[in-house]
Amino acid sequence: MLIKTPRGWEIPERRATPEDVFLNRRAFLQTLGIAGMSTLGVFAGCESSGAKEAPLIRGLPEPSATADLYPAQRNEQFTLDRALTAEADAANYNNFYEFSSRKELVVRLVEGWQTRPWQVEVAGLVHKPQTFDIDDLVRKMPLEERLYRHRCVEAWSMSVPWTGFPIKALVDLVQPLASARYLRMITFHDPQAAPGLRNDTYPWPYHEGLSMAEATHELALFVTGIYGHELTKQHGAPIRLVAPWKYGYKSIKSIVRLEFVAEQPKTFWNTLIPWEYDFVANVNPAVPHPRWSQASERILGTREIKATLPYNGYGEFVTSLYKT
Ligand SMILES: Nc1nc2c(c(=O)[nH]1)N[C@H]1C(S)=C(S)[C@@H](COP(=O)(O)O)O[C@H]1N2
Ligand SMILES: [Mo]
Repeated sequence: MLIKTPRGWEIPERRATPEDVFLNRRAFLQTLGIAGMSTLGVFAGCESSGAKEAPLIRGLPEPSATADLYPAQRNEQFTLDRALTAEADAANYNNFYEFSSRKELVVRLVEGWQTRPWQVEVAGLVHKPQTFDIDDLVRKMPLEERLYRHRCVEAWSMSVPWTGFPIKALVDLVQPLASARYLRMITFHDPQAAPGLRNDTYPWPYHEGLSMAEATHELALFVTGIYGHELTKQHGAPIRLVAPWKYGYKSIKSIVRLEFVAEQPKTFWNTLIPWEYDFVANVNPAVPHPRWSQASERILGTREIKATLPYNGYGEFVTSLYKT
């Protein structure tokens, strides 16, 4: 019998988001009074690339004490096989469930949220546990720009110039103990500021993890900027992970706490739907999601479909991590 697995981009959004989320979402949005906003045309222009005039980019925080560090020098080692995504396309289509499970709404819902002052606490199995003010930390780190592909597990992708620093630079500064085998990362949790956090069907705060070998790999970045300026709020200001060989859900946004731990930590999506989202989450076109194929991807802001590559095209860098 032939069973057709729908291709990722054929999946209506209702099936590319967790079922329970979709079902709760309507009622939830209604309580916020924003259901149906998108039909009012507020978001007209989303996903339109190739506009002649540079569109206004929403979601930029007030210039911070480290705003002078952008744009940073580009590291030319990382090249793309495709065009960069138009900034407005990336800025208006965001997975950030703390604000909304509707990607088009996030850019508006982050408007009143303050991302300074901001601290990042480093704790657990580490010689130098400490709490950094974000700007003190960023000034100590070697910032550079890298062009990376980003592949969401929902089968859309983008290509973005991130500015950030290798996680390894921070690891070297705080010096984990030999017993530390994983890095656990946690997102802010302020239900006053972020309406999605009031939906308690999720295991908040958002939390993720990497093995120490993954975290200290040269590709793994803590990102503080995008498109040559400070990170916008919808992309996870003031600091987020980017691990481009993994599905996007690993790349946790707006981090407030880092913990060095001995055991593999639980993660947000794996806790919620373990049969769909695993810990490792390396991009793999050969293994379909239980509800759709992962063989190809829709390029954000275009009508293009491309074959998805193993490790999202970063195999030459990362396969050595997974040799047994
Ligand atoms: N805290 C937090 N981090 C998160 C998410 C989220 O909902 N909350 N979504 C993830 C998913 S599924 C993706 S695809 C990327 C999206 O990043 P972008 O909005 O910058 O494109 O963020 C990831 N990091
Ligand atoms: Mo994603």
